Amino acid sequence: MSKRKNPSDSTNLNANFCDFLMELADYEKNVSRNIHKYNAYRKAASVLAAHHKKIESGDEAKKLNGIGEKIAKKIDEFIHTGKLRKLENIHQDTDAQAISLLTRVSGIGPVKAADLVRSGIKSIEDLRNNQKMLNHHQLIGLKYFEDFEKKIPRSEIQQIEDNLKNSIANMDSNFTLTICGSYRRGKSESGDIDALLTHPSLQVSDGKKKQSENMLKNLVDELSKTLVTDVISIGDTKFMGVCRISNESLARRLDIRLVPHDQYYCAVLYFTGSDVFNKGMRAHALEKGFTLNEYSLRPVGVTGVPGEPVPISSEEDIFDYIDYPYKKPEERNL
Ligand code: 8DG
Ligand code: CA
Ligand code: CA
Repeated sequence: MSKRKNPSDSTNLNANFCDFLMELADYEKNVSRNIHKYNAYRKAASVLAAHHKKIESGDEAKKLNGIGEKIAKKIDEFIHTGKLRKLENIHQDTDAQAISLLTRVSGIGPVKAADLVRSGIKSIEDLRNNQKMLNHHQLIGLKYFEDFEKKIPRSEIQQIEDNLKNSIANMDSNFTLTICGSYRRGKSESGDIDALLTHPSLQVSDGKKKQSENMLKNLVDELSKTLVTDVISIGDTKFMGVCRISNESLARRLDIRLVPHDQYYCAVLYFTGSDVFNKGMRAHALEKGFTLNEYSLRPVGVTGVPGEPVPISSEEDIFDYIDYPYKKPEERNL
């Protein structure tokens, strides 16, 4: 996955608060490994980012859904002092800083980063001098560290999309490809490229999964002649790798998932995100007696056991089933 980004943008009146909340969120994820706090900070940042007015006090913030006592206090501290002691302390902690830095390398997660720091490896230069400690994915992450840190302009993703669609159509005109993620949500730049691919011959309900066996590998072989420069990993359903539109352009992270036709729209919805939007929608689905994930939407019976997936032929269908007002992808930037 690409590293999580800040939900602050030009229309965000509470961008200052969002910035420190997202920094705290990253600290909880990468250094403390406290996923609950990570989620709580991100939820708070997302609620503040969507709020129509600039927050003037912790008490005012606390009225918003997702902001409790502790975060309200931090907002007050920030309003009164212009900074946060907790963040100041984190900035002073060189090991915490090193862990955060190393997790920016694609393939290095919080556990590996902590391992490396314990072994005295604390910088990108240290990594370059100790490549034996890295696996294939991490080596690619290191090789393209500077490129992967840079956002991908929308126009470049459009070119990559055209290129992918042409290659795919040349192989089989029945493929459908959708680039999801922040690109589909209309963002002007993205961290990586999340492509979903399906084919009518792939249906879970028919047990025809076998047909996918070489589909993705053949496609990646074809793409490797032009667009794809490195393979991080490839299986029957998921490719992770690197692409480059021309010799002059930067290397970009590209993921392609091959999804059965009858699960396509749940996958498109899930991989369009944002993940905060997904969480809200899944919670709503549960209230309506459904369980929603990247594969399917299933009714949950009184015993709590999910039933058979309901048939779905568009994203709108999913919203309809759970009685959730339809949101266009551009409206899902929570
Ligand atoms: P970006 O790449 O521009 O930074 O943003 P993004 O496209 O929204 O984020 P992403 O990390 O590439 O994830 C793509 C979508 O996958 C995301 O919008 C929603 C979905 N998703 C979740 N949870 C998670 C998760 O934990 N990891 C990843 N990689 N994706 C997730 O709902
Ligand atoms: Ca991604
Ligand atoms: Ca993405």
